[in-house]
Amino acid sequence: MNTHSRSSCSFLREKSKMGASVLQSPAFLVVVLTAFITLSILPQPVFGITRHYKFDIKLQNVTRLCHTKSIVSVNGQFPGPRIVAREGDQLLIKVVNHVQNNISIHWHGIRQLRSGWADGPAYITQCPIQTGQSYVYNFTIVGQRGTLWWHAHISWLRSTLYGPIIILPKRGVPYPFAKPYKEVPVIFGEWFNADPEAVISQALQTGGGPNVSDAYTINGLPGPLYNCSAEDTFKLKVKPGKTYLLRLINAALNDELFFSIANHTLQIVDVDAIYVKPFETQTLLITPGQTTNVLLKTKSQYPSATFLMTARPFVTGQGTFDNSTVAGILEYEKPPNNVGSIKKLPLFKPTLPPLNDTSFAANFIPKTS
Ligand SMILES: [Cu+2]
Repeated sequence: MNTHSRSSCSFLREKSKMGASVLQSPAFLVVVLTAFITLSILPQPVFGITRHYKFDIKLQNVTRLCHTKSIVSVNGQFPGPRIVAREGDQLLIKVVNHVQNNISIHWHGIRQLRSGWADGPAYITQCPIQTGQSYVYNFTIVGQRGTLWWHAHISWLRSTLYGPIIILPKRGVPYPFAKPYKEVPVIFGEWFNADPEAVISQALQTGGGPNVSDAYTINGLPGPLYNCSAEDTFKLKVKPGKTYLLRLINAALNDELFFSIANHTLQIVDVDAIYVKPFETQTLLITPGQTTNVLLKTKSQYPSATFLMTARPFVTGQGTFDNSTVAGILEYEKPPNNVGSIKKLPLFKPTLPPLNDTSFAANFIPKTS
């Protein structure tokens, strides 16, 4: 497999030298000139803009569950940086590989119309980027708005290399719901105390299932239900009487997750960068790779309480899996005259469905498509 992949990758490199002669032909120049003049005469359509990003792939020390390890990261950030664009924009993302691993980045859910070479799966649409090399991903977002995400698409490097893609509607086009007060990305991930590359290579060698992760994370943080993690908790700080747009992303490697916020209702408005008929739910289900935008209306008055938001897997198959629960905290801003300590407030916990609740899944999934 490796020998084959390497040889097709050198073949692809040779091929990329073609095409220069076409660019110099007079017929080509005439076509370009005509197109340019036509576009200048037409009334001004709403063009997207070009946005530039640079992803430096480098090692970064990160500590979770009292284990410090060196992870592969983008720009030293974990989770990685956000990409923000509008529908219709062109993205130019230069990825520079400073680590020993081969790298490629997939722009998960982007339709890649006529830009298949920018899709990212290593050995499928491109050779991976080798140590010391770089590659510029070049694509335009067409007909999509909402939340998507990017992740490494080689081996299991996506366990640490991932981040949100936030696609706003075209300028002047509103959301099909009231403008939220704030927007917050909420990414679910998995943390391995071991090196994830060693986990997957051992599984491939033995033919058994990979060792399970040690924690799930929200925005890279495992939260208070794990050992040694009370300080590593995602906190969503809110004001009463406002609407927040949570951009949920499931970046866990293989697990479907239930998610709920205690004593709050979520309104689902967009799934996989497509608006859905909005519906309300206490708990949602999100599959690996999926994204879901939800509106969270906060309570009209300061509730004198804090609320956990939790996620854990939905599993029906055989075999071992990480059955632990990640938690974040929904924290209301205290009114100015309130002197009580936030730690003394009652803490409400949501009730998630049983791990194998197929009837929940069967009821929920049709509403999201
Ligand atoms: Cu993907």
